[in-house]
Amino acid sequence: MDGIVIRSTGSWFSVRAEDGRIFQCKIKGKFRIQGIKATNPVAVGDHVEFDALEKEENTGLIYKVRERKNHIIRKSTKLSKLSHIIAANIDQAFLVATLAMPRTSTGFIDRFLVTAEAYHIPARLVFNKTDLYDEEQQKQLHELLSIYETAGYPCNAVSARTGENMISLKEALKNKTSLFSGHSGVGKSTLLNWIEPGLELKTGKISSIHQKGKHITTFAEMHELSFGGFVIDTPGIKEFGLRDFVKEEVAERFPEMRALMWDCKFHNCTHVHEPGCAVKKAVEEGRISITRYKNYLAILQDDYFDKKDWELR
Ligand SMILES: Nc1nc2c(ncn2[C@@H]2O[C@H](COP(=O)(O)OP(=O)(O)O)[C@@H](O)[C@H]2O)c(=O)[nH]1
Ligand SMILES: [Mg+2]
Ligand SMILES: [Zn+2]
Repeated sequence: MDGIVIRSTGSWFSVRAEDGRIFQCKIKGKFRIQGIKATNPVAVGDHVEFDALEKEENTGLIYKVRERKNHIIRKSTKLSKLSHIIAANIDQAFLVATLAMPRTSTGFIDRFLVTAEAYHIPARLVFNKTDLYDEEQQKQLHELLSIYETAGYPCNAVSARTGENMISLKEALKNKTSLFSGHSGVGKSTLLNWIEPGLELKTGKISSIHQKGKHITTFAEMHELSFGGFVIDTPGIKEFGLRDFVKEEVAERFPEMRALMWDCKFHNCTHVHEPGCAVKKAVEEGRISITRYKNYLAILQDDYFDKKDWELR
């Protein structure tokens, strides 16, 4: 039978068969896939082939994982040669952000977008909790929408509380496999419950002392949408955090810089201090957002490039 892995707890995998039935499966023997050294050979989102077991209802054995369109990984911290595959076959990645409790910084947003570019996964932004925004935050929201839409990232400004603009978000999810990321407390689960009430996901109360919110979801999990499509809820942004690129490639992960690269005087321009830099000129003339450019510089300076944990190509 054919199916999609929707949940994994290590040794057991919940597989959704094509007819909608859910099977609890184990892996048949040991197999390695595509030469990836992973702590888990099968991940959420994987398309698998399995045999249903006769002796027990709705159980099975996975014997094959289909070739992946893409997959996102995290380096296993203890065994740095191994990666943990978080999810596979993702059509688009959403970052849920908010300007109110807990506020998402643009530095964080841009790191997410750079990572999505590195994985070649189309990214979208959702600004949630618009019902809480004061006049200043409303103004900031419009600036951010302009910045990110100009850079080429579709945005939705929504309120999971009042339902504002939620229909267009729902439309964007239809018939796709979407990854949901974002800080704990930004409203991922509340958004998904609005979109698919049957999910009944737990939502967290943010204590006033710890405004960052607390972790409730711990495993990546795939939810089926009744109107077509799947959503993968990830425990947190760290799960989307592998930086599999080298310093020289960071500018390529900013689409608006990528477009200008060939106009710089030096072919190996880092767009920091070089004369005749088309990117800096565009920043000065307001064609590239100064915020995005500053975040680019910050990423270049980030110490994660020196961390051995992150195995860089
Ligand atoms: N005012 C307001 N609160 C929201 C909104 N969306 C979520 N929340 C609240 O924010 C808190 C965290 O939401 P939750 O969905 O658990 O966040 P998650 O950690 O990203 O899944 C909960 O108390 C929600 O009720 C919204 O649009 N407006
Ligand atoms: Mg949640
Ligand atoms: Zn340049």
